[in-house]
Amino acid sequence: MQRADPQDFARVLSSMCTIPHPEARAAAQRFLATNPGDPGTYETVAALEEEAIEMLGRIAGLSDAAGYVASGGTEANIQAVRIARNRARNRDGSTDPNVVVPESAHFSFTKAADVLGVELRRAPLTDYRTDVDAMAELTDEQTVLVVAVAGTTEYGRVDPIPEIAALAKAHDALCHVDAAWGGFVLPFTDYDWNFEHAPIDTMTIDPHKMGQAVVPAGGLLARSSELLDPLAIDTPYLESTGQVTLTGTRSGAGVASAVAAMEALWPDGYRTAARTAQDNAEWLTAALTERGYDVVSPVLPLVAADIPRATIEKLRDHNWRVSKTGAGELRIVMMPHVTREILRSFLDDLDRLD
Ligand code: 0PR
Repeated sequence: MQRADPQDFARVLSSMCTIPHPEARAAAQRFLATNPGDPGTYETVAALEEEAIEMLGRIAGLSDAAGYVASGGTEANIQAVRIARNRARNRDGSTDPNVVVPESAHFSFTKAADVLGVELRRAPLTDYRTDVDAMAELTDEQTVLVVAVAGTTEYGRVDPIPEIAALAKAHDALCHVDAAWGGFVLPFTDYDWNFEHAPIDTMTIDPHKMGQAVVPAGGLLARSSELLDPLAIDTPYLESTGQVTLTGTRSGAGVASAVAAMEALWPDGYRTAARTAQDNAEWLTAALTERGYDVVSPVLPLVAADIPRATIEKLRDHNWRVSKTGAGELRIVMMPHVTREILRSFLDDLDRLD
């Protein structure tokens, strides 16, 4: 069987993975056999992980950040739910916890609820963002966590985070922000999304998406190290005495690549990438609108356009790696590898095939 070149991103339009920065690729190569899950043995990568968290904290407006480099946004989101559940259980013996998320939350929260035995309550949206009043109606004394998304998976929208954080505080629940994809773009916008803008407790921010690190490199940040305590389990035969991560052996390559990418790109490289991506999103929106398609206006560099299902299938047959939103729109994520030239050739094919 002939397989596609795994390094060929030329027609990959709906993914949140991208070509890693050359420094990230080189760093990953050097650390392929290391395990930050055993810091007593792999000291260099353990020190790099501290640097990674420090830098992620800087990007998210948090000094003295706690956290770790996870396998991805899914693990970080599961762990955020676990922190909140265990904190409530340790504090007042909570046995019937619920977590309130926006309807737009990534499906990793469904996994978290299933694995951790918490009830998931989904708040409806207005114009693709959480309706805070509706969220408030779902929140009660059993609520352990309220979630906001900063850059939704399907439409790139940013929830009203200060209001959602205030709602969480009013119920003595934690507030988690999922900036898995948006975290490396939002610093260059006017949105209130980070630890400086609101009393949020934990955040998902993934170097392996817009951060241009290699896969796997996700990020879980916490406002203080005490927030991680409810995750700690004893590790009797290791040099270190406890572990807060969900996985055991972890990717040193991911950790080293995250540091290398952020050292190379924060802030100027990420700013340039974010601006180019936003320009491309607006350019593509104009081009599609001109052709008569309905486009959801891109507040972050992600375009969703109402293109007929049959046309999307034809585009896939022509090797365009495109996927649909739940509502059926074609979704194009302006990752760094999606250039204007690629978008032009995509439009040429669209004009031919529709
Ligand atoms: N939170 C948000 C807001 C996300 O968009 C995603 C991933 C996650 C959490 C989970 O992150 P991990 O996949 O790192 O665990 N959203 C992408 C999506 O569903 C995941 C993806 C990535 C899908 C690359 C396809 C692909 O080629 O679209």
